[in-house]
Amino acid sequence: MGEDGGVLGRVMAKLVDTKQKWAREGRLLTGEQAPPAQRLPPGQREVRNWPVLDLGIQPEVGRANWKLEVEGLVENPMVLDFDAFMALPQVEAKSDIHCVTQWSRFDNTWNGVATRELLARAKPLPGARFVIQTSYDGYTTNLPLADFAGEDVLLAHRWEGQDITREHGGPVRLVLPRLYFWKSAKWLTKLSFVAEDSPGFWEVRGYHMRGDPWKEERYG
Ligand SMILES: Nc1nc2c(c(=O)[nH]1)N[C@H]1C(S)=C(S)[C@@H](COP(=O)(O)O)O[C@H]1N2
Ligand SMILES: [Mo]
Repeated sequence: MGEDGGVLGRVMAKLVDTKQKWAREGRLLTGEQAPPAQRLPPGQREVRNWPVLDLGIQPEVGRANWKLEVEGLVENPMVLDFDAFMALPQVEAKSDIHCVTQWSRFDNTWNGVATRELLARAKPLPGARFVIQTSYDGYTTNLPLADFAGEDVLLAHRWEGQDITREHGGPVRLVLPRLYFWKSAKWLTKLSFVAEDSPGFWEVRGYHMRGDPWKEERYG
């Protein structure tokens, strides 16, 4: 082996390292770094428009009335109004949308608050393992805390430089690019941190508890 083995070993270690880093960043899976064919999860097709999906109700929630409650297994439960929400550190992030009804929309630019910022303030207790989102239209959807805490997950109030419209869930919706879009609640008003997973509106009706588009976790 000698020197060659050593060099090869170092090269291999570097390769593995890079791949692990890519995996962590979701590279080659999502986002603008990947070529289009690799950005489209199985069974999806790209659309250029932005379809609207809801339960037939689009609640009118003005910024003046909007509130976000953070409750359950957290050290610091809180209720944020829109001003308090906007006072949190803001970020811009570009990501892809994958809807379980088989459309994907690339390169959506969002502005909002990273869920990590909220988590840093609310401080989930050790027992918290899932997050239940509740919306003004009565919609609910559940998430593993680990998915909610992803670095690309936002509580978003702008899309492509414009305030998110009522039909798309304004004033504030979740954006969680790595799961199907039904996991991103529109008109968000409550985040409940819980120990046990509990199915939301669509999950009760047969949708998957996690909903990873890359694994086609659509149903069941
Ligand atoms: N509050 C609420 N959030 C929701 C829904 C809903 O009906 N109510 N539908 C979900 C589904 S199934 C999808 S695909 C996306 C649609 O978001 P869009 O209408 O902005 O495309 O929102 C998700 N979040
Ligand atoms: Mo959906």
